Amino acid sequence: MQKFKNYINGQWVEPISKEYFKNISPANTDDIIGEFPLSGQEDVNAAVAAAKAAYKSWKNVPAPKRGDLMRKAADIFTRRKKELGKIMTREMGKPTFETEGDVQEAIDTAYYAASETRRLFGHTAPSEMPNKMNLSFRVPIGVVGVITAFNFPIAVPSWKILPALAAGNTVIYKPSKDAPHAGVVFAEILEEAGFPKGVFNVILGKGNMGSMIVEHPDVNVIGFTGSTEIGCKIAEIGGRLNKKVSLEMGGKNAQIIMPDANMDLAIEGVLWGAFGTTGQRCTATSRLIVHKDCYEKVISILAERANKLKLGDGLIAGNEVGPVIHEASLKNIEKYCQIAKEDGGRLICGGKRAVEGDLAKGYFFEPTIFADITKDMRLFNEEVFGPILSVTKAESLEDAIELQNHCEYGLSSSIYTTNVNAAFQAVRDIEAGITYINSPTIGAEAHMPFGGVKGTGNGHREGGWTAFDIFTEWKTVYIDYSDQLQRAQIDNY
Ligand code: UN1
Repeated sequence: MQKFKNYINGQWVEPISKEYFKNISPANTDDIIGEFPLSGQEDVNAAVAAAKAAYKSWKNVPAPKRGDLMRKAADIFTRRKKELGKIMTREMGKPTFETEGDVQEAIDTAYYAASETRRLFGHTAPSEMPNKMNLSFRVPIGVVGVITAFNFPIAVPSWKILPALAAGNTVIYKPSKDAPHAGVVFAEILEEAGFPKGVFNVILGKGNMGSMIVEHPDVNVIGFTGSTEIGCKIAEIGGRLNKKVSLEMGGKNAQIIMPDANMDLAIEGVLWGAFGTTGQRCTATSRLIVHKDCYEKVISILAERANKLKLGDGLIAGNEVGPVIHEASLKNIEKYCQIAKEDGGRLICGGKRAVEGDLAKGYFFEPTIFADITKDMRLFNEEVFGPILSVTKAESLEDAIELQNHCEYGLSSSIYTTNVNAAFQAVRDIEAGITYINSPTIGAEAHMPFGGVKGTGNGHREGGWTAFDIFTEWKTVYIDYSDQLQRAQIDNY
């Protein structure tokens, strides 16, 4: 069986403990992918020390030169796209057309980050005083700890790692325990691209290893994607230790359908939003809010279409929906089906594990839809992270927007309508970091700000130029060429 290693200071090394954990494929639990390091405090210390040492010279490499390496990495991601897609599908389940899209998002991010290295613009402003110049520019911060989830094993870490490196920071990356192989390939690619030793480090593990990174005194910034529960703990620790923390947490994203919408498009959109990635996206459509004038019609078409989705091993072409990540996730989805029934939801399709034929070998759950879910029910409010959609009736556009906002999270949102006034009203009134008009809640592009309001985040935005706000600080410089002491606020007034 293949034994994987950590990547620390440009070397592939065993964990100090020599202990490993096995990772299996969620589509076939007999398929053991390999053994991965169970890293501990000493491994974390070694990786942080390497990153701290490398920072001294990396921060002074001209940014466009850092960009050259970033472009090489993009080329290698492109070359390995199909192979990496298969690796990711095998370990986390979503079909290869999706995992290849995941890699594409990293390619886009790498080229974008490379271009930003020639455009890390600062500001100049006139001074209050004569013969004086004021300017300000971005500077890197130090060592960045990156902790991510299994569902986008390449794209989501790339949103953090690549801008952080482009800006001149060094990085320690802990991939999800459920998608460690993709993390290894990430390191292989940056190694081949020629990033100097210590600039990028990957340590694999599970349990409290993430908190060792967060608590380490030499880690200055934390970029986290995962559950709200863990994210809030990281924020607490970050507050205590005065670290910069960027959090990307839960979502309970809604799509609204108005009666004037292109109905086929709206149904196609919700199926992709709700069941793409088996519903395991922070941007997944987990709530559908339908205007009363088209409510029953939408429900009947939706159930028929959801029943036709082809479940199966994502490595086999033609399959549309893969397994969920593990047994605990299956049990959680079963629990929410039970809760939805008890609360008075109307099951219109799915509702149980899929066990026909080869599906019995993996963690498959039927695409599930509950209608008649009202805003006080748990399924309306709680993130499940699986293929389960609730449908709620709205009386009007205003009611639909209010229902959409009745949520502790605020990541993504969508409205299907052909009425331009309704669309702009929704853009103005929906409380979410992202609003789509006539497309589903999923599908963010690498060069635009990504993140959410309310319980989804803590004010940062990944993606695009805004990612650089996370991974840089501002240096302000005053240059006085008057050859005399000019006392600000005193001599000039
Ligand atoms: C996530 O689910 O953590 O917009 C990220 C999307 C993808 C990214 C999802 N491009 O759905």
